[in-house]
Amino acid sequence: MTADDSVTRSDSGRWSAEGMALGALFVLVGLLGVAYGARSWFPELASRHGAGIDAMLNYLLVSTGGLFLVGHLVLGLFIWQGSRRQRVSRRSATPRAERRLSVGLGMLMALIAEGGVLAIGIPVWGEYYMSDTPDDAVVIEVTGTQFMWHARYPGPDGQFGRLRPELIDSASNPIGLDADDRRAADDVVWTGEVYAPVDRTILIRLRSTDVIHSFFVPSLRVKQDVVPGMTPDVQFVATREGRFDIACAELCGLGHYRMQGFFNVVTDTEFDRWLREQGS
Ligand SMILES: [Cu+2]
Repeated sequence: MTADDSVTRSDSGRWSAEGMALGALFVLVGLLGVAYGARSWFPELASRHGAGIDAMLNYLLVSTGGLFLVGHLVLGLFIWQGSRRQRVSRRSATPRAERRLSVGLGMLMALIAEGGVLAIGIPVWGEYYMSDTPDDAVVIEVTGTQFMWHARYPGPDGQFGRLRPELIDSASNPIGLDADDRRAADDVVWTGEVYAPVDRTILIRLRSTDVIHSFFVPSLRVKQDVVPGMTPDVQFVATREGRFDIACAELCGLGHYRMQGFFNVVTDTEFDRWLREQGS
């Protein structure tokens, strides 16, 4: 059998072994690609709202993966059908029908992928940014500086002391705490580590003293840009004790790669003890 024979056989309208094998290979690669992407690659979840974020990302992966597969199957079918013709002698659709189909299918795909993301994501957004703060919430101010995270707790008076940028000294006063303010006397400032209790609402108020940073704790599914001059709040409940990485997810300078910290989730008792020890 020569190469010409297989071409002739294709022209006769029957599926060639090569064509079927190639088609099966494409489908297999697509399916394996989606299965590989769908495996669990997130760090183990440690927050309540994080389940919603995982569901949203999984939905996005499965829906766009499915659309990707369907698109390629249809494309393969059209190519296969076209290849069986001796020559293309006419358009299959009018330009108007082509336009309608393109726009319609594009909108349908966006609706499937983005609609689902919005349906799953908006309640998570609400819990994260807009829910009421319970009275027993722990409020922690986290300040990003090049290239370190600093956590501040208000101390027994429950009030944060005044900050003055002109007092910032990277070694002795990294966030510019004003010692003349009596509310500042009991504030606890801790560099590189955040301590917070498990199963209690944690409100993180973010600040930056220099450039844009992004507070990122992958295990807690928390990520928020920190822009100088703004103090965005994020609120969440940690559901598991542990020591989790804090990263900076915004390229913030030459030392960006080493802007690492740790977010320690501990029991209520341990947290109170730790805070008392820092204050004494
Ligand atoms: Cu940074």
